[in-house]
Amino acid sequence: MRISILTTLLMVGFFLILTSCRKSYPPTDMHRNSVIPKPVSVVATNGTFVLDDGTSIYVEAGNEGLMKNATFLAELLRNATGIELEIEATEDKPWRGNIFLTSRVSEKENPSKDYYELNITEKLITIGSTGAEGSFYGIQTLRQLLPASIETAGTLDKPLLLPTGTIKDRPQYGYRGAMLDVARHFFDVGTVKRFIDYLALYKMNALHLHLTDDQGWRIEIESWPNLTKHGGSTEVGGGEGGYFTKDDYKEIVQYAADHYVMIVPEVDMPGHTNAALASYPELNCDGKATDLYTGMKVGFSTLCTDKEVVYEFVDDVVREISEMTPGPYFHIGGDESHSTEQDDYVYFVNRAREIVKSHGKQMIGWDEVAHANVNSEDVVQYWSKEENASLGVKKGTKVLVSPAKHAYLDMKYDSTTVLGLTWAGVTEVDDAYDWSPEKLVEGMTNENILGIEAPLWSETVETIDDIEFLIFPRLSGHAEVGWTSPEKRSWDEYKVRLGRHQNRFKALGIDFYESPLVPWQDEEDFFIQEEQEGTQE
Ligand code: TNX
Repeated sequence: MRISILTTLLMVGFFLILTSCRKSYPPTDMHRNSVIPKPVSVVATNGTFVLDDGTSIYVEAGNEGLMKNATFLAELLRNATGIELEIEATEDKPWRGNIFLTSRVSEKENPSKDYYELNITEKLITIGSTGAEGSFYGIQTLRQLLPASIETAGTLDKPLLLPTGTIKDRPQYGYRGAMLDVARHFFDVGTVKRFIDYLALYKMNALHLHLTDDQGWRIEIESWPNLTKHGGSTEVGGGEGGYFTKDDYKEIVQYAADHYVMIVPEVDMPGHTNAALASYPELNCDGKATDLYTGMKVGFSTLCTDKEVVYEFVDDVVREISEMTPGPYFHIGGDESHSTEQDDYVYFVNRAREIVKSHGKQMIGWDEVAHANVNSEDVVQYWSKEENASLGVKKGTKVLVSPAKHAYLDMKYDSTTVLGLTWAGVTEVDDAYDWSPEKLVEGMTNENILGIEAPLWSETVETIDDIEFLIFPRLSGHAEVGWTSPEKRSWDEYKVRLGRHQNRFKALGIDFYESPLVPWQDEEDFFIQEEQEGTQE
């Protein structure tokens, strides 16, 4: 078909009008991003993508995981802008101005399920990943490239600008977790969900719930109902406690899964069991129920390790919780059993381990369990004794790294911090960041390490504000320790990025600790090259 000269002229004219109407934006530099955890590679191309009410999210047709992620992204942006981004399934690359979630990646070398590449051009945002996990992580990176104001519900009156370039990224460790102690003080489902939101923002993927301790039993067990009825009725300080019903627990598991976080349930045994011992007299050697306990001491309680009923109890508990837990792990605690003879302790852990295996789970235990018959199927959580971690490594276990003096979120920041404890020292934000898992224990290399976990014990923690104050900003640092390899990390560079997260913390309503070591900054859009601003208009 021939196109007349007139039509051609009209088309060219139309094109010129269109391009001259398009507003131009200041150039950007993606290298100036403040993404935490720090991505593996960033290549900036110094242009700008404009996200506005014309932007849609296109998803590779038939890919359910990516579709779920598209919904997450659309909700995030709707919350901030009031704009309903449409989600469309597509076979082809979409038109300009849109976002594309795809399983096509340029990386040919066996990209893991966690790998993603985020490519932003002036025309299109593409998040490529072979796994849904990677795509979700790519979305979290995109989220952190957007101004912090997107975290606040409201309407945004200006288009959102994004720097162009390519980020290719993958984590150093497969397990990047935090622990919440819901036993010393009980926290409800809503609070646990908030905690999960924070993990997701920083690409962490495991939430270990410390479900039982001397002061409270927090998970419904149908075959032993008094555990929660009586054992869940108080907490440290004598408050009313509480517990998760099975439906509550399932709701948490589902919410976590929707955010690519696995739940690791812990029932601490044979010590730290006063709440159970107070609820069922037969678990005690003298057959008498103990009193409920609301203080903060540790090491005074033990299950009676030579009674068969104790193993029936353990079997029921592990079975009922495992049935509701899709993840591969069951944590049996095993710490600070100071009232259990060492031989009895080893005997107990060996039997508990068999029970865990019989319900299809892998055992995790605090580092003392290294003294039992553990092997490559088990995980030792290193919190206190280097020799226990070494022993685990010698026996072939994997190690989950949580050194108290760096990773414990319940240590005070300094001597003036009101909340928290000090038994492992005080842990400023730099101490929480400046450590490397593979340098902690003689003979322990990355081959032996499953990942890292930052535990929050709750003896002094009662509210979501308390939680936030102790975890932020240290949690962001642990996320980076778990994700980014040590050669790419330095405190001096990290603290600048962290300082730029203050807007995000504030927009999310997070009550964080304003450490004097961090250069907190108030501005946003750091990737926009200010010196040239205005010259492009
Ligand atoms: C030690 S860490 C404990 C907990 C306490 C915590 C307080 C560990 C395995 N046991 O029982 O809550 O210290 O920081």
